Amino acid sequence: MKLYTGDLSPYSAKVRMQIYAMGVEDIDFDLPASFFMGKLSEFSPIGRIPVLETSEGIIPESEVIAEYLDESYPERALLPATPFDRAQVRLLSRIADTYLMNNIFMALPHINRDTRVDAVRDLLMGQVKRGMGALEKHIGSGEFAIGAQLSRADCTLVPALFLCESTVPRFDVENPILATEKVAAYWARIQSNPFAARVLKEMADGLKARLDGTEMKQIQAAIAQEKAKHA
Ligand SMILES: N[C@@H](CCC(=O)N[C@@H](CS)C(=O)NCC(=O)O)C(=O)O
Repeated sequence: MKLYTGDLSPYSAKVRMQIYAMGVEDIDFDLPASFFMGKLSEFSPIGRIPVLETSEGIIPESEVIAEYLDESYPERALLPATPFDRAQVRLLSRIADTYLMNNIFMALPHINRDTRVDAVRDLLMGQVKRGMGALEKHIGSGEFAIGAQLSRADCTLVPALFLCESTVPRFDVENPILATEKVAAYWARIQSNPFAARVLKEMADGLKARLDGTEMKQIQAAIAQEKAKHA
């Protein structure tokens, strides 16, 4: 199988963390130049990463891929034993996907102060704050987000909290983790988990490459190579 994934992409990082934690080793990682050329939708109609390519066809959407991996390797699945605990894991994953990451993504065009529409920034950052408030109520107080084992909730929360901490201040809004107790304590703890540390390093490297221009150079080289193939 092949996972179309990007270092900085939090939805991709979520699936990579799951793959690392499950110990699945037969999935290659790739990011085709078509993604940067706005042509990924020719391969996957949603046009977003991650996408898992299997022998039967493609699977887009991180949460759908996550379920597929758990069902494909049931003995390694990152879900707790009881239906209630499984529901809690799915709930935290949904809060991170929908109320944290999606709103931050929608706000990205408003990072630049010169072109920012304050009302849009305020609306979306208000939703992030509200989502963080819900997460504070639902998250557990132990080593992991839910229960005593690493679960898919941790795989979604680690990239989502990285995004909150690294990106929200760029909107001139305080990092919403700072207003929490349980989430802040969890965030401080989980970063030393080896699977979390691995994806956090990948994301930090991706962010550095974006900010220092290295990523843009790599994208331009990949696009030039792709165009040369079809010349
Ligand atoms: N709901 C999707 C979101 C995926 C997503 O937004 N991916 C971003 C990168 S993290 C992307 O591909 N953006 C490209 C675009 O919006 O065109 C999922 O859970 O996989």
